Amino acid sequence: MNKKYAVPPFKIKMVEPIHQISRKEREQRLSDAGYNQFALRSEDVFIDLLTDSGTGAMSHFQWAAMMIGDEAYAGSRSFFRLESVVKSITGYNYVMPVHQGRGAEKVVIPQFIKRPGMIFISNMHFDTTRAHVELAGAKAVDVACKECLDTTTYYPFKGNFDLERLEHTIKTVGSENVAGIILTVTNNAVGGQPVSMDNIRRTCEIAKKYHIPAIIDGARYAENSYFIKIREEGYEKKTIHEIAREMFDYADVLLMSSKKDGLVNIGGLIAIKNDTDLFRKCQTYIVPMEGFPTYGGLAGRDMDALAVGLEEALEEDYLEHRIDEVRYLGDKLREAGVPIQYPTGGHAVFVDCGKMCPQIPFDQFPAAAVANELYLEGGVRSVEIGSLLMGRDPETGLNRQSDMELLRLTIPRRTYTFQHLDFVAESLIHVYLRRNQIKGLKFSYESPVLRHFTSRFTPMP
Ligand code: P61
Repeated sequence: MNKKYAVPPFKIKMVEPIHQISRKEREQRLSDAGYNQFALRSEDVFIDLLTDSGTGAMSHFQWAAMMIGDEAYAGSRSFFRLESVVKSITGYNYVMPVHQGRGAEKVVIPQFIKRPGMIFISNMHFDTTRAHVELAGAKAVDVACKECLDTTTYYPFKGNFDLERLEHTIKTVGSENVAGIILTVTNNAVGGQPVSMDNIRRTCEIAKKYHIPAIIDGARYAENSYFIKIREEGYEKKTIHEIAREMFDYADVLLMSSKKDGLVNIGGLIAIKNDTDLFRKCQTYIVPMEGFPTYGGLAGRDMDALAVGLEEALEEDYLEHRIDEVRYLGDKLREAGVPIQYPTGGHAVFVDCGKMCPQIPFDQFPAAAVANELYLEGGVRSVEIGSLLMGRDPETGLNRQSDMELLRLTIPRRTYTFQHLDFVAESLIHVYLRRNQIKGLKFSYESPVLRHFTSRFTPMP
């Protein structure tokens, strides 16, 4: 048998029917939604590739674990099961659950800010991280490697830090003004692209040299670890556990949206290696923000599902199929000439809409316009990762121009089959064939924070 793409290492035990509404209905629904994919009702979506966050399928082991959830307010057995799994994966001493990734950001990020005017440096802040940095009064600076901007050329680790720019930025602002270095693995905004172990190690060495905390934003750390195994010399024989552990050994803190590589519908984590003072501060802060430190906004059953999901996400056959699904969709699109971020990353195929629709200016949001066309074409929902998501500069109030205008086709874990992906590819290829006629969008309402969620648009005439 041709095993060009890995066969799913699971079978389907429960199904959720999906249904495609007519083109005429889709036109109406999109107009009702103010041409914003986030405002669509999921029942009006046929294949939902908006996000891989909390949208995957749980295993029967996870569902079984939920039945033994301990709902005690304090000191729940579920917490101790989760804590023990997180400690065994990370080697860190302190673990706190939170309701999702941004809960971790909200609790931890302000603890690093000692005075006004401090900055965080990242390979690329994802938008909630950037929002929490800015809400806490600091500035977010991105130093992604330049290879990620060239979507057509193969480079194995497009998620990497540009180490020269990292060190140059620290020297320019003064190390005492750098609140933290945030390693986003995989690097979501540039295409779910992995960061190499070599780059992680060097980044953390720089952090140590200047006494700056190294914080892993590990929403997709398992996918990143798998890429290290298959693409980085010296790691092919290591287990995913060993690779992940090495990565955590270099850093000081883990913030995680567990809705991705925790394989759960809701949940997040804070883990701290050995900074007791930081742990105490977070412990104090988490109570009014998220909940008592042994539940942090989660039900006991959620913590049990997460304890099992974290282990499953490190299984190699699961990861092989996961990464292959994304590659499969990417290959189909590339064969038809659709410009995508190449090679494909861990959780999504990113279509380069700046290349696809050069007629649309950045502040008319080319990728959001293509997302709307794709919905009209097949009822497929996707998401813009570009200048709309970047928002405005808090100092000047001007639209920030993203380096790339990407449309993300995000694949939920263990959810869709190769046939679903065929349908997505065919729909997008149809849109691609009429790309010259696609028009941009303008705001009819623009919301002030994380504007892509709730703004409304009208198509340009
Ligand atoms: C996503 F449209 N990501 O990619 P939370 N770090 C990283 C993330 O990818 C991430 C969070 C922290 C989402 C969900 C999402 O504007 C949007 O559990 C690398 O979502 O709080 C989330 O984790 C935050 C989609 C978030 C968006 C914000 O689809």
